[in-house]
Amino acid sequence: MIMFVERIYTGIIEGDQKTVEAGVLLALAAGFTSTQLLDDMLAAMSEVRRLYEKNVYSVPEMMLASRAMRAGLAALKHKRKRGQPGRVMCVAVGSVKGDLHDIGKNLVVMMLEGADFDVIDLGADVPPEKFVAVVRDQGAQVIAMSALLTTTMSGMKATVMALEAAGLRQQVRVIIGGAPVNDAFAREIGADGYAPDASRAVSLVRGVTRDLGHGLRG
Ligand code: B1M
Repeated sequence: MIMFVERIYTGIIEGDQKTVEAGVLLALAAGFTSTQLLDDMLAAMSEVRRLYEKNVYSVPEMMLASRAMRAGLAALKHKRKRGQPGRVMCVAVGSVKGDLHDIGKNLVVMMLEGADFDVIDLGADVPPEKFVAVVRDQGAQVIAMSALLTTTMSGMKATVMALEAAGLRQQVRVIIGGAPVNDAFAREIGADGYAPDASRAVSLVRGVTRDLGHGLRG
């Protein structure tokens, strides 16, 4: 039984999508819960991050690991969808205007998808108008913004202001993340919260949307 979990863990570290996907399906069939498997996948991504910080891994290895994790999350999501009716909380995620860094943002997308949220991935270099449009036209209930550059952090404040100007601020929760931002910055720009990593982005979304209505899941 433990073998399946080890397979997922090493599959992510080695960037082997097929092994991870098969490992998730076998582990679910063997009775492991989604939460156990998500924890395992997160532990593997932490190890990847450690290897990256020690210069053992470089960006290509990190991207392969991210892809393998995405495959695992897709397998998990596919299984979890069955027999779970109900409206899904919609979260729109994007890296702010001028910011092309999307690896951390992609991890946030993967974790939210794995936790069964309906995720709209707006990509990178997303201007405030596009965040506004996804709330107005697609009914996103949460905006999650990522910034990796000190020069692009201001795009987060610009987005909060654009939502206010469009009269939409009250109906959407705004959360932020990325290396140069923190809790204090979130408060300063009028966001609803800050998450230091992708797994805590999931708990933050759950926390800030608690009052948004019953029957929503994610
Ligand atoms: Co750039 N880059 N980069 N870069 N890059 C940094 C960020 C930098 C710190 C490197 C350095 O100088 N030491 C520096 C920023 C300095 C600063 O502003 N203080 C920098 C710079 C300067 C630049 C350029 C300006 C370089 C140049 O052209 N002169 C340029 C800017 C391009 C642009 O965006 N307009 C640039 C370009 C690039 C590449 C294209 C080569 C590439 C990006 C590839 C890509 O993303 N597709 C790149 C990379 C890879 C990096 C580093 C090396 C790694 C970033 C990364 O992916 N980390 C980075 C140095 C570093 O961080 N050590 C660097 C791994 C990722 C998993 O972590 O994104 O932090 P991170 O995400 C974390 C958390 O922050 C959090 O969750 C994730 C983990 O779970 N999180 C969220 C992130 N977003 C969240 C959103 C949430 C919640 C949590 O929503 C609620």
